[in-house]
Amino acid sequence: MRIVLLGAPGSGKGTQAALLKERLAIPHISTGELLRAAVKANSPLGQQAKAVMERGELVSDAIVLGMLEERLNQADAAAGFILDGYPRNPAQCDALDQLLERLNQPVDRAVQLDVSEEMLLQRLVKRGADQGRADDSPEAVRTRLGVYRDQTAPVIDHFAAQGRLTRVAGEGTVEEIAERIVASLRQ
Ligand code: B4P
Repeated sequence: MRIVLLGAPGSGKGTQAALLKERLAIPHISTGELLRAAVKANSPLGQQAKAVMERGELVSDAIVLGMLEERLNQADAAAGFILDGYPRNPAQCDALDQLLERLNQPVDRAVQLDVSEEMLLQRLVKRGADQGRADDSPEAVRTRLGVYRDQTAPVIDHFAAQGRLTRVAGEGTVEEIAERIVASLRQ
């Protein structure tokens, strides 16, 4: 199964994908994690991405697409995948459609995690305090939520228009939300 997880920063995409990959036995592919690994490795790509991420803005479409294509070409992705953090704007939507068409692996389902803005802020501020992630500073979080509203929200309409969108309430315990997602995928 090929799943795209959609939702605002802090909506729990990464948290849920970590559970779903065990239940569905398919890899979790997070563009945020791929980028953080590149930053940590201090690769040329990571050096370009670091400051952009710390400001809470989107890294260039070309960089993220190249990284994603490389990951999707790895053998484990042939059985399906949970894509988390991509696509994040309309151009990335078109790029994903083209890439998956080329690989003959269209998306089966897009799952949108619905979480109130108040809860998103609470979670991200808490993570910032607990883990010290640079893009969880109050200023970067404000930027990220603005970027989501302006650039990422239209992505939801794209999957809805294709009849592939499922919305899931993203508030509650992690386990409750995972159950809702699995139930929605069975429908
Ligand atoms: P991401 O890594 O995608 O970061 P995120 O949106 O914060 O993650 P997520 O929604 O997965 O939240 P999580 O589960 O961790 O992106 C980071 C940056 O990378 C972007 O700002 C951008 O610069 C760059 N980037 C990534 N993809 C890109 C792309 N396609 N194009 C361009 N740039 C890109 O949950 C958040 C917190 O909530 C955690 O602390 C978690 O413990 C907590 N939580 C989760 N579920 C909970 C629950 N049910 N109850 C209570 N707390 C919960």
